Amino acid sequence: MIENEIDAKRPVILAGLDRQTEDFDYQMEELANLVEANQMEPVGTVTQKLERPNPGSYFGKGKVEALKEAVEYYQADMVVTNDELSPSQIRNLEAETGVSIIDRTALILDIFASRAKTRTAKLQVEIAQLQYQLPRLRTSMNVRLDQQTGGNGGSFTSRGAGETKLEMNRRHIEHQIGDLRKELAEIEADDATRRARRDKESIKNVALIGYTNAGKSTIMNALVRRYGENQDKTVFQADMLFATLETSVRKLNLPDKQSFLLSDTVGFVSNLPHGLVAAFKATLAEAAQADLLLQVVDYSDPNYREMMKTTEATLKEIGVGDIPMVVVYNKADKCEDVVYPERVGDNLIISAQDETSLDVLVETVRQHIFADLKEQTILVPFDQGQIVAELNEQATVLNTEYVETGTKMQVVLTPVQVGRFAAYIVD
Ligand SMILES: Nc1nc2c(ncn2[C@@H]2O[C@H](COP(=O)(O)OP(=O)(O)OP(=O)(O)O)[C@@H](O)[C@H]2O)c(=O)[nH]1
Ligand SMILES: [Mg+2]
Repeated sequence: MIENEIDAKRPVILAGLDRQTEDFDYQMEELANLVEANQMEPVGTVTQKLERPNPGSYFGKGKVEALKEAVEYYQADMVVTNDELSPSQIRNLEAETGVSIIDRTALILDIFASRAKTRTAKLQVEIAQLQYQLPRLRTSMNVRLDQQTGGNGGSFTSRGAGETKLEMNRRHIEHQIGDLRKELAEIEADDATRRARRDKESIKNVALIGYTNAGKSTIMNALVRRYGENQDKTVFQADMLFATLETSVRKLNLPDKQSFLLSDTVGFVSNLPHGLVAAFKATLAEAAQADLLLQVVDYSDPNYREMMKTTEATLKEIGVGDIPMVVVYNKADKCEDVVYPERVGDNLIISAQDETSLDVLVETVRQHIFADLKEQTILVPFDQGQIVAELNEQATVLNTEYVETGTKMQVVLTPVQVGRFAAYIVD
């Protein structure tokens, strides 16, 4: 019995303004998924066809009444709105319905907070949460957010008594944000140093990006198991929204000795809160500086086109511009009548669970990032064995023979390597 009670998910009503845009149904479906991702259960939906939210109560008067009835009928104890709410809208809706009201932004922040594991992710989420709180501080609240799931629901609330307390809270939060930003900046400086060092080594960087739950981490892991410098260094993958909150970078060594770095990044969702996008900008720096983007798409999801639009809009928001991109239509095994692996122009239809698909994926990546490779003949005098060792280590050596004047090698070099070994090139 007790177990049942613990397992029971909080019943939640979804509320949304239907502005008659074509993606409204998708938005509401996504909201339901987000609610489920936060261990709650959507039990009903109330929508209103309205161009603009009512400034005082989000919905119009009659609809607020309908919302109240839905709450009672379904015995819901929370309402989640699809749009961001002002403090007074929250206050009024709570007074009318008698239950907690949270908006989409608060919900996403809450999910991120419960998923964040590393220091960086925690800092980023905490900053975004505090920023969300700041304009919403109130002197009195009848919200019982401490009853929310996840144990961190109280984080976007604040109880004060009177103006002075409010001002104190505000200053306290501003201080907190400052401190957290400082700590984050120190970590980011380290990351930037590491990236700069890698750039000098001229190793190519490929980033997996895309909508949450598309299969980015699954692809990363499949490739790490095959080619990873350390094959045990897999990342967390799971059937849930926002499984990944951290960028992970792995070095992959292909059998012909060409290497590249693959990064797995945080997934996107539509209307990702601005504060969160800003906070995660640094995490996404790997994507912003990649030589090639692999946009992973869940091809089996009926909403995949909207998800691609969301991804492209988010990339724009984080300032990822002119990077070549291959769209990887993944999960083809879940689609009916779809042949895979298949190339469609520059893009691919694959399944991350299929070995042949992974071959095609790697070949495509190789063609993109190693397009500027050149085959060269090199002659290294016998007294410079370290050059031979270096070539064996870093380049694709097609053939080696020993001639009178030294070691003669047929190698495939990057433009940078052509510069470095110029003295030995005999073509
Ligand atoms: N059937 C099938 N399932 C897949 C495929 N690729 C991934 N999955 C499953 O989809 C779910 C999500 O995969 P992840 O790799 O964690 O997705 P992600 O894109 O990293 O998601 P976030 O980290 O949340 O952004 C997991 O349950 C995977 O096992 C595929 O090609 N076919
Ligand atoms: Mg992931």
